[in-house]
Amino acid sequence: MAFNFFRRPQNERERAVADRLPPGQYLTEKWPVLHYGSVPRVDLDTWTLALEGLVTAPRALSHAEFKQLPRRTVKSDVHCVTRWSMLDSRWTGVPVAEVMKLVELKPEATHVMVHAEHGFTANLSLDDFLREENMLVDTRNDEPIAPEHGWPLRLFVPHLYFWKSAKWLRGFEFMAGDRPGFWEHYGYHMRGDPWQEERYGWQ
Ligand SMILES: Nc1nc2c(c(=O)[nH]1)N[C@H]1C(S)=C(S)[C@@H](COP(=O)(O)O)O[C@H]1N2
Ligand SMILES: [Mo]
Repeated sequence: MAFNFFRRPQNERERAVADRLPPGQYLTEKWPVLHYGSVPRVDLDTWTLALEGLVTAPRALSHAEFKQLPRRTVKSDVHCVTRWSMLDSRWTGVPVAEVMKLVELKPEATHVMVHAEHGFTANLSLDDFLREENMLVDTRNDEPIAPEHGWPLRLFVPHLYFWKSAKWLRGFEFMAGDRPGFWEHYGYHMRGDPWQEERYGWQ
């Protein structure tokens, strides 16, 4: 059932939902699939997660090494710039903070470029990247995420529009200063806060 944002909330459930929908968003119960290009075929034996750029010692984690890291589950809403929002999924994975314990940032680092399969990228400030609730997720509602949703691993940055949550994650490149990623290059906002409706760069 689609929640009509423009109709006055009729009952308690609808009022509660309305409070959690950022401006211009509608509720979806099903999880849409949205990306540029094709779903990559991923081989876990050769897969690595790179931590590189402005770090004192770059690293590349194997999938087995990644699976050893401490995990956690967070219940959270996600908001897509194409106007759907999905509330209250349970997302499970490794907190960004745990991955960051494996490298030491150089003092010049201010931003991160997120790298995914097929050259997809998304940029984030370190303030946005290092938030407590951010994770590298492989599980939603206790089920492994499907290939079309980013298996084996996707980033999860729920306070920004969902395009920042790159599917088929392959690494982080720490940078001095900001640079547009894939969608940002095509006109999406450099930050993408749904509560400020930061949809496009020219706003
Ligand atoms: N690698 C990659 N990740 C991506 C994208 C993409 O094109 N490539 N699109 C983003 C966009 S625009 C959205 S809305 C979400 C959609 O995630 P979903 O298909 O799991 O709903 O993935 C994001 N992550
Ligand atoms: Mo999107």
